[in-house]
Amino acid sequence: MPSVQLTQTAPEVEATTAVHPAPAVRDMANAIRALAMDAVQRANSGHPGMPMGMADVATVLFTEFLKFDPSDPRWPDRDRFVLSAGHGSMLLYALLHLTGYEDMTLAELKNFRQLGARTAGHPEYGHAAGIEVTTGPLGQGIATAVGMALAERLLAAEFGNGLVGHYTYALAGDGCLMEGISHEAIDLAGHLKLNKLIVLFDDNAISIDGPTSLATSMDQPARFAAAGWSVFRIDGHEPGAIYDAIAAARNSDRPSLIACKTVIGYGAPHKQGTAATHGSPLGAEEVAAARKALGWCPAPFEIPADIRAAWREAGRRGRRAREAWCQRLAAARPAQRAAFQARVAGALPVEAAAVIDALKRKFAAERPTLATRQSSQQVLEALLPAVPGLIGGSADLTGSVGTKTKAYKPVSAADFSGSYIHYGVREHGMAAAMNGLALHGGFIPFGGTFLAFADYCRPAIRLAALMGIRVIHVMTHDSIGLGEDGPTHQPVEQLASLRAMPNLKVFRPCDAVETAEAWAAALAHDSGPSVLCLTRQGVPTLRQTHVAENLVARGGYVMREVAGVRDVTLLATGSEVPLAVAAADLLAAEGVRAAVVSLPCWELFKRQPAAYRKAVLGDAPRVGIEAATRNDWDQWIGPEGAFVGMSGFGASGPAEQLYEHFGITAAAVAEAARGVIR
Ligand SMILES: Cc1ncc(C[n+]2csc(CCOP(=O)(O)OP(=O)(O)O)c2C)c(N)n1
Repeated sequence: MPSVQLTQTAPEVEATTAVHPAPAVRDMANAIRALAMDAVQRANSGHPGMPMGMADVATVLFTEFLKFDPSDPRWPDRDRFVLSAGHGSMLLYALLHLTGYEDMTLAELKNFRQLGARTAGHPEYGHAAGIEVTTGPLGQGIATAVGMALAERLLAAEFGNGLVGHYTYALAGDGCLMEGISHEAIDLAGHLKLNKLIVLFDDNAISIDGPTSLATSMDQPARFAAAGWSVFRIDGHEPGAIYDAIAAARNSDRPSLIACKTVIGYGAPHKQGTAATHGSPLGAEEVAAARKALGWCPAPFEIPADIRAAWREAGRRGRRAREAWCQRLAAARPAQRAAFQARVAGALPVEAAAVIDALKRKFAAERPTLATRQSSQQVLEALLPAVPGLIGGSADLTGSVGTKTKAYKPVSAADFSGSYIHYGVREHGMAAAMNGLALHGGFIPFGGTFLAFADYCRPAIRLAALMGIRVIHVMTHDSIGLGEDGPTHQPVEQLASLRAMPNLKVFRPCDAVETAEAWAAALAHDSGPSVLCLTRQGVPTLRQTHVAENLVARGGYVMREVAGVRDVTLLATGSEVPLAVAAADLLAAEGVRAAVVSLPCWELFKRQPAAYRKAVLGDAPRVGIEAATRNDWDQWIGPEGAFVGMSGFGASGPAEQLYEHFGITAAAVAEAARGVIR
């Protein structure tokens, strides 16, 4: 019987001649087990079961296959390792420590889960070198890994295999695979034949509540096979089988799942194989018993010199590969080298600013009445040639959201030279894949869907915000203004809920000029995600005089000032700014001086100096106007202010009738203004 069983549906892939790893695998794996037990015990909190169960798999991967160099953790052509089952963070921390990542000291392991330590409860991107992505919300890691693997294929198609040729490994548990996002992710990866993606499934059949049989009957390997993956089933404690499976997976022409049958908490004699090891310290007695059972004598946090040396040696394995890669980069044509370096650095080409400026001039001069989703498409038409790292896509709403331009070519399994991804009807998977593209480096991903479906993307957007990575969501049909599709598709609370998320920039531009400025501001925001909320319906160009400054980057500004002292200030965003302007005209006819303020990005406005904000908001009473729920509007309009907007769900009907029906009209705004004027 071969040590690796291919399922019947899996393609025959040739395994490399098995050079089985040194017999020390079990000892090296026990070092991981011991560190995991000890750190969780010391913190009196954490998850020892997964690291103990997957220690053998991780040891074979890190000592035999993973291409990495702790002396240069960000080396662009390193393999990516994604710990999708983020609760098992001690597995990753132990590996980083043992292989010689400088910042993952023993002191950090001893400080596991303590405030300020690099060793957070779940791996956090940026806390320590070698953590490729923040994980913990189950399923996000595997879906992000799909984006990373896609990035590798795209960049390889552009710059060649000499500069780009690495694998993405994701370690996922039952929980990750039960999550719905895993379906979207594996379907996309299988369709695109991302053959350098390898998922190591911790097939221990245990989750928090107990055996997974309580909640699932899924044949996971069969599911992956149905999505077009190569599938292997192995004993996850058998080093030879692990080695053979990974070697075979690397030669597959499609993504691979290796289902590793493991025992959760392997080595803890009374608790292994049970949910008791999942998320609690084993207890001093059981730790002692596990040490005995594993034949592991050293004191807590102590690693015998020979085992430490073997791990360090594993950490040095990648150095030669990196040096060879550096030589290839040095030997590349100067233009190619510079282009590659600029791309992985994420630098925005200087030309982008000129492109935006020219568009602003054009829009101000031509004054089109355009839906902002269409203005956005025009911005993209112009930006794409100037910003080669832009990679677009949509969750099956390409024609509606304007994310595809003439120059874009779709990406397919047969051709990765394109720059547009048909993500399919998979908003959540798209948002996570976009995170992976951004984290991998070389790309500024943007993807489109309707704003009402932001909720389908939210967990991935939240992680992007937490990690501080640049991804741009184009979310159109941003209010009842979308009309006949009705309340299922009309966002009302999404603006408020997105604005509640830290480090997310929510833009709601009011016309073509503001849309160009919003794109510029989103591209410049390289430490977090942005959402561009765009209209389905046409809006007039209000910004008719060109100014070089990006006013949207201020977050809010005076769109129209009054002569003399203001009687009232009308504050609005997006498609409601024209209503504010119309209301100001109505009021002017009565001798009421109403200023109009556009507030396209609250997060940026909040960052302006207090004096600027005060000058924009003014001292006069205020009215806020937005075809959405009121929520945090009070911070701008104050306790005496009025709000014209939505207080419940929308309805199905033509847009103009809906605005009338819900009382969001210039007349209603003027009436509200009269009510607040002292
Ligand atoms: C989205 C999400 N839901 C719930 C949780 C809480 N949670 C953490 S681990 C876990 C069970 C995971 O089971 P499994 O992947 O089998 O891990 P193992 O028990 O093998 O360590 C749950 C429900 C979470 N982290 N993320």
